[in-house]
Amino acid sequence: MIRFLTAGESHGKGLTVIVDGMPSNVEIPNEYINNHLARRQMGYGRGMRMKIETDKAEITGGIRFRKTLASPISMYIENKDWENWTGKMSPENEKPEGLETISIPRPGHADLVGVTKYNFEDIRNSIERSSARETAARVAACSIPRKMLEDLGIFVGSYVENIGGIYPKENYTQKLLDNNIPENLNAWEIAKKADSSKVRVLDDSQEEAIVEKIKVAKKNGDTLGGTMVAFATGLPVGLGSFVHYDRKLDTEIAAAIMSINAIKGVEIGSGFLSADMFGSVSHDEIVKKDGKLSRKSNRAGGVEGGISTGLPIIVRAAMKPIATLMSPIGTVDLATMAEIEARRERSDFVAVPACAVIMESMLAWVIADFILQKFGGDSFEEIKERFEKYNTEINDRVKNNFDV
Ligand code: EPS
Repeated sequence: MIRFLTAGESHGKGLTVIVDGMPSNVEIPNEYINNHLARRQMGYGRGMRMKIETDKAEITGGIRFRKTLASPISMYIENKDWENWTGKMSPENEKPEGLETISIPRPGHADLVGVTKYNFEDIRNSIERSSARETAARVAACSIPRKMLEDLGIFVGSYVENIGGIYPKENYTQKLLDNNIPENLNAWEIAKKADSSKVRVLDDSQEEAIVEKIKVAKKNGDTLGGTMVAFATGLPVGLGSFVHYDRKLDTEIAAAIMSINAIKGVEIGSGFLSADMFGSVSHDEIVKKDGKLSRKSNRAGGVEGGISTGLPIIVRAAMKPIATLMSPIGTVDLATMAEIEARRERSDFVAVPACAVIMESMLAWVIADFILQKFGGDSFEEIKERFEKYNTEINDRVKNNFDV
């Protein structure tokens, strides 16, 4: 129902994004988009680039007086670093004489596969578009339907679970899966707490240990990865379907999260852990709560049979360590075919906190797409009316169908 397309290189002039398929009359304050862009830039362990950039989306089409027009929404994010790269990245000029050609690929980055596939004569051509700079455009794109979700009462948040193998004392993820979230730690509070942490974790002592470990990584010219959890609350029962593989809500969520740079694993609910459990422990008992159907736990992570259960969606993902190392590992120079150390390049040491924000964004995008499939209309008012009617009727409908 909705789609987006991004364009732009990491050190080019800027990033362009077009979002298509939004209904009219969704209120989109520019500050809302920029706030999420700023959240993506945060996190201890990022490199010098983030000191150069202050990402702001300039809306160039599709919104009038802060409301969507149902036309494609176009946005532009300037790369401030462009002024240092104009000669090296010019779209108009010939390649300047004497400009360095990169021939030493970094293991773990898209350098080697990129030049092989696209027949490039310079690894720079691979580096630029495979860079996670592109995720700035994604966050801007996803913030558009994300705002629509919030206006329907659907909220998306995230936290970092671990960096470099340092986990919190209390297992917050398990608490979410057990539906045993402390009163003072509802979804909003979790998200607020994560945002207030330097590395987006929920445990202060864990934060200190992680910062120390990042310092060690930096000192050693090394990098770290980690795991992140994104969640969504306020969903109705019935998004997605079991009728086809590509109609399943969890299929689309997994693919969207897996598409984020450096992600190597995605799981929904108890995920891989459920493979070790008895069925009696793994599944979520159906109970009656305030006269309505509910679940004792949420180990399914809000999806059964490819369909939302109405409980929070819980997605966990693993990010590998950043591939650019200041103390590099071995590679082969493609110009000489000699074995050599990989190229040193300015980069981040850790980008797990930023990645959690990107996860939220992609999760919001997928949920919004399913919301539009089920309740879609031309204007936000139409969608809201359908959404609210469905939510008030659905419980009684199930009960009435089985009335004898
Ligand atoms: C990245 C390398 C670094 C990161 C960049 C992703 O950039 P640079 O090569 O300019 O130092 O900072 O991320 C961003 C620019 C961003 O906005 O997130 C890479 O190689 O993927």
